[in-house]
Amino acid sequence: MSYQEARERYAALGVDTQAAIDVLKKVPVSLHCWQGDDVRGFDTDPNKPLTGGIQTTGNYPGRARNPEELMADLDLALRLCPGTKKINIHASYAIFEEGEWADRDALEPKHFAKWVEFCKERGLGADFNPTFFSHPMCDPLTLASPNEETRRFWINHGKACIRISQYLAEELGQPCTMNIWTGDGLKDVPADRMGPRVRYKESIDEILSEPYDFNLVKPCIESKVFGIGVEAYTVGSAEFALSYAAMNTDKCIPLMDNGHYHPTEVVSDKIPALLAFFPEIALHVTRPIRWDSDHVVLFDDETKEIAKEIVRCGGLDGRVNIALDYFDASINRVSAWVVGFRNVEKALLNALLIPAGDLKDLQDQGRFTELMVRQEELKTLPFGEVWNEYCRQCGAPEDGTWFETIKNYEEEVQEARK
Ligand code: RNT
Ligand code: ZN
Repeated sequence: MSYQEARERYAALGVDTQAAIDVLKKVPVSLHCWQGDDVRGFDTDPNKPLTGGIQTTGNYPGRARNPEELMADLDLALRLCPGTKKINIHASYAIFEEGEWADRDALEPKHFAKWVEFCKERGLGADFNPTFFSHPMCDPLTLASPNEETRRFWINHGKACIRISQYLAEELGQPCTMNIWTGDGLKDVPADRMGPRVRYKESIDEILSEPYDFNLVKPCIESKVFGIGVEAYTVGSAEFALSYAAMNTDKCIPLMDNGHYHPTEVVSDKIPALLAFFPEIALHVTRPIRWDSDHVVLFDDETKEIAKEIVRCGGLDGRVNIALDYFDASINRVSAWVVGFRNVEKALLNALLIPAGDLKDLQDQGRFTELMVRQEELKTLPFGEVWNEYCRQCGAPEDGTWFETIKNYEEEVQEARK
């Protein structure tokens, strides 16, 4: 089947494939830098353990070991992905001059100047994250610590990150989503569940007292259900994070990571619930297998469902900030980036090709038999042809044509990293 024929099949259902392609071309999706080096960063010993309840598993050869390698890998990933991209940077990816170093509480915009240069040269926006993990000042708590010196250090880190986010947004002329996530929690049954939460709340209050333009910097609070080693209690639980965002709509927005809920809960269902109240929300798109395992995003049912909700709730008009968040060290890391990013784009295109108005009418008219038939029949439409057309129009490779590039890069560049 040709694209022309596919287009006619969709047109028969009242769907304009070119209009869908045109909308998707402009939707920013944020690619996380941390898939390239297993969340190690550049500001501390790269061989220290990853803390905060998260874990990368696998030891596939060829991970990026410095800014040059990470940027080269990112470049290849970006080239193989269609659409509008942002880069999502963690504070631990600060780039210092020779002989220079600053601890997390003393990070400055200049430590991200090389990232700004990288983004400017490629016309990318940037998002940012304070790094409240994998650092000697985790005791192991950070913003919720009972130790005032620890808590102060991490508050200062958060404030530094607000200033860096403002800098990134101003330099790149695009809003910067700044996500606050800590792995603060306890392995076993707490004696005090409220104290750490009150301290966490006060810490975020202090961080957000740092001046910033809320049109440019979008601080987010990311919730979580549990992490490895912190199974019994998470300070930044769903209720905590959502309540914080709900009480501070002039300062921050909620962030949902679809790896951070109980297994029968789905973020797709939570998107319209939040959009009924919040003008703007943010997402970390990932793939949990039984737990927050951060597997590469696939073109699977829940990813499609998340995209459908983003599209039909008007999320593409700037109300939903979309970012990827996973880290797989068991396969080629550049390929992991590309597969996940392309799948988010695929899911969004798939959602844009649904005759949403007609289906909604069927639901509102109580015609559920027909609704089921129509929804099921959409699944066998020639979506792949429209996807490949989208890739062509974006100057990105079609399915079936890019893996050789990864293989060659692995052989020529990544295998030499020993
Ligand atoms: C961890 C959170 C958090 C991190 C990144 C690296 O469970 O999802 O978003 O993955 O900040
Ligand atoms: Zn996340």
